[in-house]
Amino acid sequence: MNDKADSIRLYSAEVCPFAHRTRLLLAEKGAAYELNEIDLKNMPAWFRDISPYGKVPLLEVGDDRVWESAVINEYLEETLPDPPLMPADAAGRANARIWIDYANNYFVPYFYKLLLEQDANRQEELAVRLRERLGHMETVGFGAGNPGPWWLGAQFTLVDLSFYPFFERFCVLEHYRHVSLADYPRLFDWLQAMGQRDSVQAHQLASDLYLRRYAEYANGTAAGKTAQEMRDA
Ligand SMILES: N[C@@H](CCC(=O)N[C@@H](CS)C(=O)NCC(=O)O)C(=O)O
Repeated sequence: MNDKADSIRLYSAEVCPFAHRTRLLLAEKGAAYELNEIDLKNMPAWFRDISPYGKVPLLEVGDDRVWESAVINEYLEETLPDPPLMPADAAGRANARIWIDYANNYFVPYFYKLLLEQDANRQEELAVRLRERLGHMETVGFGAGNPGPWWLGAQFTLVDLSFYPFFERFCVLEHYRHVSLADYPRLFDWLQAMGQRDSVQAHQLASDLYLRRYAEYANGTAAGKTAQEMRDA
């Protein structure tokens, strides 16, 4: 067990893919923590007071308060180094950060934009863009240089944790926007390998729950902060 484990407090929401990243990381580290579920549709005023962006995940460890899932996960990687989830060498860590940046800035916004879009022509344009990005992930991420099974090869890393929650939710894009992962066999294999991990199995939610919870994104009525920001992204 890790030294700081007892004082870790995570504010999370079951459906949130960003918070999912951190719950998976804490499971991979074997860290005990206090989980506080926040109702995103009825966010308590006290939570808005402590969350600078008004979003989950938010992490508290002793006097430290950290937000933004990618930053939280790097913070936890530094404070709970065992087992290591980043490459040992600087170039490897740079590569990991490039993929985490790709997830956050090239992939995730298109996941949301396509889901939120109501105009059929624009949906088609966004689907083309999303498929380009999936193609990049398939051919560069899982190209000839990567023997797998993980995003960076033999080592399971924060990169796997950054992407996975959005692929667990990919059923939403398949159902509402008819984008399939069938054209991306190596990504599909990676997803199958992820599904074997204890951490993933312990936190997995059923597809029909995601379809219900993302219905307001798909029909354009989602009014939360994240939906607004992703529309504008
Ligand atoms: N970039 C942030 C995104 C976090 C985020 O968007 N969280 C959503 C839930 S999935 C949230 O709390 N949204 C508040 C709202 O929609 O009002 C991160 O990586 O942590």
